[in-house]
Amino acid sequence: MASSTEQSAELIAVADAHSAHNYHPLPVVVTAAEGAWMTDVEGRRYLDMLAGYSALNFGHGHPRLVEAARRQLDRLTLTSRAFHHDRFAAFCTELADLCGMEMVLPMNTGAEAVETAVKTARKWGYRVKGVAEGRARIIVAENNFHGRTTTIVSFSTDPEARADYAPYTPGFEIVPYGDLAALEAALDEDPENTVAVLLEPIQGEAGVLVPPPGYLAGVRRLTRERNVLFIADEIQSGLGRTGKTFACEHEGVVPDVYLLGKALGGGIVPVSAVVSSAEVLGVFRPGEHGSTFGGNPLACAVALEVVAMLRTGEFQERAAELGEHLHHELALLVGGGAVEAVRGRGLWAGVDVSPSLGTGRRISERLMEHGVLVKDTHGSTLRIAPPLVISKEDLDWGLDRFRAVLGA
Ligand code: IF1
Repeated sequence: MASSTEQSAELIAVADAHSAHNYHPLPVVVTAAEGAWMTDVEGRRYLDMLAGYSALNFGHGHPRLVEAARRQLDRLTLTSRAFHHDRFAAFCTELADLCGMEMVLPMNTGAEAVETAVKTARKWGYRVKGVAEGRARIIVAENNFHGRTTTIVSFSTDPEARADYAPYTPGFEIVPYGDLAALEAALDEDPENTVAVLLEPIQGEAGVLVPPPGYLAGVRRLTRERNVLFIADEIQSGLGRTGKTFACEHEGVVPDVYLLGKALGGGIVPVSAVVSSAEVLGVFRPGEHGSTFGGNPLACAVALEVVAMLRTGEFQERAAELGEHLHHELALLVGGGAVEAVRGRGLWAGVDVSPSLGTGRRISERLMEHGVLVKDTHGSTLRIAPPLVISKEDLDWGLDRFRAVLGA
């Protein structure tokens, strides 16, 4: 029996030998978690400041979500969509109502919701807007991240995400993020055939980039004026992360289509959805789209509990209040030599660390040694997104370790 210290190394070595290396995880092997804390196989505890890239907004093992899943596990977990099941109607009406919309098309992963949105926009273009066959055009932003399918990486500007996946799916135009003039010019190149603008209200992978004030409202105006769908990818920014139910709310903007995922599944099951009006989602006829697990009873049961929890507003308030504290404390680090910039909103921040301190990966490893788990992105930006259930004491404990590692 390997000693406990070697257990992590042994498990990592076996995983390394028998799985594709499409990730380079930090050298920690988690075996249990509760709330904002994770425990590794050696019994060491870590404060989770990544929260599954916002899939764990409600923390690990939230009792309301585990109970909802457990009740459903004992009743019914899957029917396929060949039949109805008794959680589906409530899931669709409650989620549509939370979004102020009329209809839901349920899927599983975020990428599937994005792919479904691309198909929805194109079909709406041909059947409602009257776009010429095969000419549907969708505008996206530079430095976008919407998932990893072949079509989605076709409109990525990240060489790492799209290299060696050609031939790419056509029909996408790329404009600079945050630039309304560039968007207006792109829209006016072919307004008749443009069916949608697809944007993250805050760009996550790009480093938690908040657009200039007025940008989202401008996108809303420009798209409405041209009968073009505004599709907001709130898969990471939504469901409380920024201090409101949706990031678009910070600008008083309601898109034509919400894309939701990650936290919608409560950190328990993959649940995603396209949420919109009957005019838009009404374009589908039976057999034109689908998914084996989309809208399954277990997913619906958990997502219904997520919607009920979000209705209280308490998670949004926590993210707003603790987020203000987080950003205040992080801002104090800027200019001290270690931290070059901080961006974000609510309990979500991108911290640009000075390359002189080492790569983002190296800083993440040092934070791990101090008991804090975060993830670097592109070079030396750290992404901070703790569960919204984190206590102020634990957040301050984590910030102390940030100061220790970044200050040192
Ligand atoms: C990875 C980060 C990356 C997303 C937005 C759709 C999806 C995502 C705005 C697709 C997924 C995940 C994917 C994961 C790491 C994480 C991520 F930005 F959150 F940090 F990659 F950019 N729209 N984001 O953020 O959802 O299909 O993954 O359920 O691929 O490494 P998915």
